[in-house]
Amino acid sequence: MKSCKRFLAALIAAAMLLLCVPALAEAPQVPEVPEGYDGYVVFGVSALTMGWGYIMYPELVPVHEGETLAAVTARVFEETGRACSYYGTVEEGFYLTGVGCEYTDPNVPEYLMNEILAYPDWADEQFGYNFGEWTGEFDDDRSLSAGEYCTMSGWMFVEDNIALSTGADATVVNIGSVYQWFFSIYGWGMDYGLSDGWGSFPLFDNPMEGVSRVEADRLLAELNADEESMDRLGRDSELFNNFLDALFDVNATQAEIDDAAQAIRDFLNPVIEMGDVNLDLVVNSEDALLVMRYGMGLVEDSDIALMYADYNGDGEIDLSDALLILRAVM
Ligand SMILES: [Ca+2]
Ligand SMILES: [Ca+2]
Ligand SMILES: [Ca+2]
Repeated sequence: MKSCKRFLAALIAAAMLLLCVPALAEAPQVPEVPEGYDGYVVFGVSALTMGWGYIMYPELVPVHEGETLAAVTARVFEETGRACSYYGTVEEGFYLTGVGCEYTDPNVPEYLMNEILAYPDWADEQFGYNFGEWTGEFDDDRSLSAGEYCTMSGWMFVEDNIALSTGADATVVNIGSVYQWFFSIYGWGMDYGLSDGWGSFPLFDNPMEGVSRVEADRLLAELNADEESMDRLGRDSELFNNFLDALFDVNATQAEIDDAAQAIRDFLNPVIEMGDVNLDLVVNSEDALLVMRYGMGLVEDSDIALMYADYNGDGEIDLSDALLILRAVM
């Protein structure tokens, strides 16, 4: 009975140690999947090629096993109160036509606008017809819709930065994947660097080609779901703003996007040095004192990060560790 109690006490102490050491858990933390769902996907909407960044930041959306992207899309828009229009039904013929959007002033990157403006002449000369042109026309109805600004514009989606051949109603979502709807204004996804234009459009140097925002989208969704990490990072912080700048910049390289994301992960998950038993990211006399007090039995297991306490690595936490820490900092 007694040993059972002791075991229980040790177990509780271990559990408390875990609770008391938040810096050890990988941040941002993915929240538990809500009851009745099977997992998360990341879901977002971008209008990068219009120069408007993301019109819906990537979010963690709980999904059911076997749910289609059409179903998820309709559900997300309904739940978030964002306008959304589509042809067909969620079950059949789903075709997204419009998404709530406050922007109306196009800021299309110059390289892309040059391509769009030159396209009709190029295609007319090549084939005697063309698939569309820039008109700049739109309905001021707080929705970004197919056919606006450019006669070939429309909504498309990517799964983990890959354009699928299935429609959204036939695409069963993969738990953990990143889905991004985007507004294409040229070459049916060619502006996103996703296709070669099937020979119907001239090739051009597209800075978005070969650049994936999947991991950055995931990070942004996780940050949005983890208030504590977001608070630590700060919405006005340079790190966060650099990250958004890279994500929304069509000219950003993969390295620029990845580095900006990694800087945030590094900030949220600092490397804890051996001896830093109070986890304040410096090893100093306070840590030595804490180890000393622990060695004297004056400190509870839950009040010290034990895995950083055995400074000499001999398997014991005692005064010699405290002295070594003290010597190292002096
Ligand atoms: Ca509109
Ligand atoms: Ca410390
Ligand atoms: Ca030791």
